[in-house]
Amino acid sequence: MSSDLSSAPAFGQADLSNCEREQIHLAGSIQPHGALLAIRESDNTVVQVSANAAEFLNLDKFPLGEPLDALGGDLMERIQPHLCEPLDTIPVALRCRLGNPAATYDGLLHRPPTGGLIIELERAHDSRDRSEMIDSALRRLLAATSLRTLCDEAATAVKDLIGYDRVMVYRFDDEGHGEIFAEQRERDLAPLLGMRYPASDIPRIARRLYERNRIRVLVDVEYEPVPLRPKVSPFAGEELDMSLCILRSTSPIHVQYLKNMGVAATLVASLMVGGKLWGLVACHHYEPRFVQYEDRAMCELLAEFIATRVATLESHTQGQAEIWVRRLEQSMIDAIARDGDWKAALFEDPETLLSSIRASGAALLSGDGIYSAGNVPSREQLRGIGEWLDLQDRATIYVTASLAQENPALAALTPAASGVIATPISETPGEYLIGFRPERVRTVTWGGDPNEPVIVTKDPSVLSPRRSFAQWHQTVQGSSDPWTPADIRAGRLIGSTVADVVVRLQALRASLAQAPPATVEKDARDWRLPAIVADPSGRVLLATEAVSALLQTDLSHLSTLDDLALLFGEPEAIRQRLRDLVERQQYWRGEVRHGVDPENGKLLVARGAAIYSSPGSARPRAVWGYAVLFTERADRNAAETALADFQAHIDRRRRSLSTHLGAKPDSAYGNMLASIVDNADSAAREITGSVETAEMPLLL
Ligand code: BLA
Repeated sequence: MSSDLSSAPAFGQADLSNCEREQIHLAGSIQPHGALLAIRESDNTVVQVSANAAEFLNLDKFPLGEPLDALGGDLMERIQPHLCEPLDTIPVALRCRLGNPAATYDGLLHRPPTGGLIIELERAHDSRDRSEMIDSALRRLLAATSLRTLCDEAATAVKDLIGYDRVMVYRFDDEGHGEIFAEQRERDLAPLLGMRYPASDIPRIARRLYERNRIRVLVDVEYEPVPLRPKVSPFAGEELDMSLCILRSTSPIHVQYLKNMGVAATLVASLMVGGKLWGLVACHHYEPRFVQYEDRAMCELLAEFIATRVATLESHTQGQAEIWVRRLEQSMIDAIARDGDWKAALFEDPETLLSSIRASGAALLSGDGIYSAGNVPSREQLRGIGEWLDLQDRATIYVTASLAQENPALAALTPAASGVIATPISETPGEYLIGFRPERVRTVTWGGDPNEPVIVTKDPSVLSPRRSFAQWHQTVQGSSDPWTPADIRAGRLIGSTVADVVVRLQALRASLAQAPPATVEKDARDWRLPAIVADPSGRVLLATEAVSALLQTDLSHLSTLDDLALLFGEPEAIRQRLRDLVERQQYWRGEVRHGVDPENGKLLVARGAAIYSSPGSARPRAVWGYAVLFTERADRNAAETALADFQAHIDRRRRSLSTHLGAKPDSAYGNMLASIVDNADSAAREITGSVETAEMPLLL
């Protein structure tokens, strides 16, 4: 597919070469079930308007060029209180009366980046009270302990709420392909559950838009778009940026796609997890269907709630892996203190080791031998993989589901080891911890041929999405089940634990134990390891340059390990752990925040361990001293990001809704929203809770 990168096609002008970049936010037209007004704020004049405005709003004349308060009704009065707000993320909802005779409208107010104030108006409808239904849906969503049940419940809840013929939870994989992961449909419809659709069905530009605009409605695929007058926005001399407009016309390519599918109307809400578009709740109706603002707002909130639950479940899995890895760390450390054999300790509980990354085999390649568990290639083949890994980018983790595709020379390993996840455990070539997965030949059912996403009609400039959505079976060979982000996180965690703790700590111990404390200082100060070394009484012997750089502090005056605690948040707790280290040789592994500001300080993992003199020394196995190592903790829990995003979003949404509800604060509808928000808040707290649970074993 050749394309000129400089020319993004205008809305509706996309062809086969550039449909990925169609400017869908510059639609220049709206769907006819509403009207749009663009206002110049300096004098409250209507400067751009949808061509249907006079008729739709019962106005005496076309409002272009008119002052807003000349339109009759109370619109000006209703928007006035919001003009001091930025209005640039979530449109504010309001209810107003307009026209002659006056009618009631639901309005949405926002400021697009191109300037001006946009008001979109739809006919108002009163919502039915469905608080009981919402409450029971929320209870079921909260009770779901697997992603599958959660998504099934989600589809049911949305279908109960807005009643489309088909409600699907559409989930994206790492490559952007999608799968219908859950579905509720009217009985006479053929199921789409389990069907996959290629990434090209939803262009990247659209996905980015859906991260900001969390709900879209297409009322009738047969609609006649209503143009904006004038076409070009008078503010910037550009087309109006309609990213946040609910009335925005849908891309004609997508409309054709839906027609080809036989669908008449859609509502789609974004599922944002950890700041990324994780999936969609996609609803199809086979007749035109309009959903009023309040119900859309509830759907959007419900989608937000579902996404938080997804994050909670995912972080729970991560939490479990973290707890296990920390136990593993402790047992490796104990093994080092006991007989030095941390490698055996790593493989002491092979089932948990394998299940933490969902692998069928694992191997440790190190200078002094190969250790393994489960189903792994031969020793010779393992060394071959090690050599191949040495040639790859030295990233913290190497992952493939198809080793043969990456390196045809290793094709013989396909049956047992198509999938490989590997982390270097030291800087020495050939030293890796590797997990394996067998080949899984499987049939993927696509909803249409993924190789032919578009059809070129007789006129080659006319593009049509494919017509056939008939099942298309693909046999996938030569690859394992893909490694999920959770598998990769667990793999990285185990790898870094082995590398940071065992190998580095072991190396540090080995080199220190050779020399009497007094001679250590000058050799070790410029080590690359961020470490602080103390003598048996806790007096600091040295702090390496690397630790000063990491903590951005001059540590030359640090005299005892006790003083170290003052550099971090919650110094009392840290001081206690350091005392336990010095008085009882108790290993310490904990997360610390560097700096006085506990919210924003740098998050580090600290590890403190006793060092024993070497077996051959004058006083074998006596305490030589202590070492405290620091490493940066880059990927805090993904759930924390989700939580922060969620709270920010809920906050803005709450504000937007409260203005709309202003006229009827005690309505059942208001209670219903409050119930969603409360439940969502507790779900959010649960996320942080699960992080704390993961830390528990350390604090005990
Ligand atoms: C948008 N395509 C979409 C959307 C979905 C799909 C869900 C988002 C619609 C929204 O949020 O409102 C695809 N819809 C599906 C799939 C199912 C479904 C897979 O119901 C399965 C049941 N589409 C194509 C091709 C192009 C294309 C080949 O198939 C062009 C290269 C374009 N799809 C396209 C565009 C949009 C889109 C431009 C954006 C529509 C818009 O928001 O205006």
